[in-house]
Amino acid sequence: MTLKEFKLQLPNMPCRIALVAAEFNRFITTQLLEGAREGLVANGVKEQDIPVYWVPGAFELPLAADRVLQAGQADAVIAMGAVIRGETAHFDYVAGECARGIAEVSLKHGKPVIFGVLTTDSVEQAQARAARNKGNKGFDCAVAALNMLALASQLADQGQ
Ligand code: INI
Repeated sequence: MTLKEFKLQLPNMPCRIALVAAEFNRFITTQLLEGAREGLVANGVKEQDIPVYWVPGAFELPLAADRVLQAGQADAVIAMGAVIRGETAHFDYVAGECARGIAEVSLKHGKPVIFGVLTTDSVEQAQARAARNKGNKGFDCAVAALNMLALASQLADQGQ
């Protein structure tokens, strides 16, 4: 089945998708959050099924995603942050641990935890990937989350 066919299934799939966003570089992450919300709503997810949680920085995203899934609050999580190399001496630690933690939480729960964390060299690059009209990483993450849920549902139907 192609990605396009997955997308066609989306409006019929009831699901709850949590948005977890970092306060750090909030001028970027609010735009990612809005992009993700837009992508979900455009594909049939109801506003009340999109809970939002804030954490201090990208480093805290994995723990929050873990807690949200542990509490049964969502079928999937979209974790969003912006780690900008020019702004931090410990870029590699924050970005690396965040990515590692998100992958770990996703596998631990067997649920999609989508990596919506921008890791850029400059503020300008981050802004370009958080633009409201085009190329918004949050919007792309919404589509990725829904495609992963559609895939899980297809595999479950096949008894896998
Ligand atoms: N957190 C970010 O989300 N982005 C950054 O660029 C960043 N910088 O520059 O350091 C950042 N640091 C905070 C970090 O994520 C934690 O919140 C903090 O270290 C407390 O654990």
